Amino acid sequence: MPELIFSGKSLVGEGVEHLSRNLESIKSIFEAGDSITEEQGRQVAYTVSSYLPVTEGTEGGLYFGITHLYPGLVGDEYFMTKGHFHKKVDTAEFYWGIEGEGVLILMGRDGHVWGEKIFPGSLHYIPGGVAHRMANTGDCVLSFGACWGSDAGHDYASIEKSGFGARLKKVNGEPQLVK
Ligand code: PAN
Ligand code: ZN
Repeated sequence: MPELIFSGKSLVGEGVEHLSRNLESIKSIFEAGDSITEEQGRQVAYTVSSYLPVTEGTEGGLYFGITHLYPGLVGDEYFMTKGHFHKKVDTAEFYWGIEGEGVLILMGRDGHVWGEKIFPGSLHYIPGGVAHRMANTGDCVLSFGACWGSDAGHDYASIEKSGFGARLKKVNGEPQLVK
């Protein structure tokens, strides 16, 4: 068995994959994405460390990931993850808060959008058929864990095409979902 260490905040060990997304690579998700300069574009928005012990698509297996999402704004919109439905749309997922604060933005298949506050110790069950994206509303890094099925897959294309039905913006200093 590989040796894996999950310290509570980071995941290291044999087989752990690390992915980093800078602002340039996700700028199309922001309303004011075109305002991102070349220099800002090089800034890391989030990293994901994941342990994917079985081949993608395997039924009955599980994946485990930790995301570190940095604080910041693009215009009045908080830094956020790309967001996705699962390709096998009815597969669920757990998220849980480790460090920092934010809002988990959820969207049903009917386009209805709602948010759940995430903070250290909060637990979030994302039902099948619900698109999910995280926004960092704090001043520090937001770290959260995720556990999903190895047969779930990621459908980013639907979100790239149509986005979420609402955006999480800083309005009078407070996070607010704006349609
Ligand atoms: C998470 C996400 C991770 C990064 O592990 O993949 O937080 O977000 P995006 O994938 O939307 O860029 C998860 O939801 N897995 O299914
Ligand atoms: Zn997911």
